[in-house]
Amino acid sequence: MSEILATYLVHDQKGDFEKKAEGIALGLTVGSWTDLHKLEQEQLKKHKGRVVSVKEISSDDRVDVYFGRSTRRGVIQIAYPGLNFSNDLPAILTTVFGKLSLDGEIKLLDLSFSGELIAAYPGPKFGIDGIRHLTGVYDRPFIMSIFKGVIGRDITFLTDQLREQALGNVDFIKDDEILFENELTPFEKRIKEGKRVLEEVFTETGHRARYAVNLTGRTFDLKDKARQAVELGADMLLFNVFAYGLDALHSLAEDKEINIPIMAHPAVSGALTPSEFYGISNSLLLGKLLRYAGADFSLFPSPYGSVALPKEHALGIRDELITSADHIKRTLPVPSAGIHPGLVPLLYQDFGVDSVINAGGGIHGHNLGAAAGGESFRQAVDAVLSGQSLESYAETHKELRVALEQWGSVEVTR
Ligand code: 1AE
Repeated sequence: MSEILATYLVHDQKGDFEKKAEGIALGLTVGSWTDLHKLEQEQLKKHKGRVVSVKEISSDDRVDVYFGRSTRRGVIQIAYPGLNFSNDLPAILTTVFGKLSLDGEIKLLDLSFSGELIAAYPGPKFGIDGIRHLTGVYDRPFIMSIFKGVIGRDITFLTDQLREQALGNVDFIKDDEILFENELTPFEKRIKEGKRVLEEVFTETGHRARYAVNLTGRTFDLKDKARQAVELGADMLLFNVFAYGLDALHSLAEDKEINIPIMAHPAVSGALTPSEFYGISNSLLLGKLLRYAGADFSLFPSPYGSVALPKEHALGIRDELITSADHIKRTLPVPSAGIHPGLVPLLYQDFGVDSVINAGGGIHGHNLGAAAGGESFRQAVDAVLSGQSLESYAETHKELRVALEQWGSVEVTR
């Protein structure tokens, strides 16, 4: 029988986790706050949630301080019958964490989909292998640059910035996620003009950078707008998934006409993930579910930059994105925020070759300009791949040297 297995972190003063787990298994399926008639109970048996495991874990002073009382912690697993829901993420999330998420003392750590359920999720159209094939880049992490300071600027400003970034030899350039539909740089114009500029750079230098345009607007207009982007020749879409919901991404990703990669931005996800006591785990939301819903790229805060995630969270996201445990393609991890060239050895150690090194300030803030900023990242990657320290490589590479003088570097310790 198809089912979803949900794993939760729960808190309880008395530590009666068996009772708590049974209460959830019943409450989220056939139960009610009042007793049901015996006959009804019999009929509803096949719909009832099943407690699969209950385990108490060590207590922690921080937990007691947070709750203001002595609190015990447990990890429980409950299986929900596939009979109870249609196989879509809104139904599944409402089943396993609907009203329960309002409790404020329970965290959804993971979901496991049984085979029949997972088969319905096509995942990314391209995935890591598809993006490698598309770009012809196989042997190094990708480098991405982010538009910065473009609100209130016209299309010439935008295309000049695009050109500078592309001249820095980056692979991808993404819109700033806060750039929406506007009169100065409307979606259509950004795609057309962006294409023209990137084509020019390709003719001049032989380097092709790809531009991810921000897909924004009302939910029910997204598909038409994404199809329009494809017709206009857009390379990729950037999408603020969590402002819309995972199902919106799923709908875009499964649309055959939208045959370009989709980059998922984590904006708004922090409203659901940051607490260690409640909400949804980063690895589930920004890892597993984004991959199932069809993101080719998943951006998330790296463990070292300006908006940092705890390292085990960032690595948990990575593991979910690059797993080969099922039929769904792998998603490119994009650890981001506050990234500069001095962090490249650390990024490479933690995220490996199948990842994207992504920077905004670390490119535009380079003292020699954005093109030099992009180049300094390429040099940092070359240094790491050739087994040299950034400092020694920088002796013969000016752009990297300037970046290291500006931001320093972080030593890699194993
Ligand atoms: C986690 C997303 C990072 C992002 O979108 C962004 O704009 C980063 O900018 P920088 O690299 O921190 O300047």
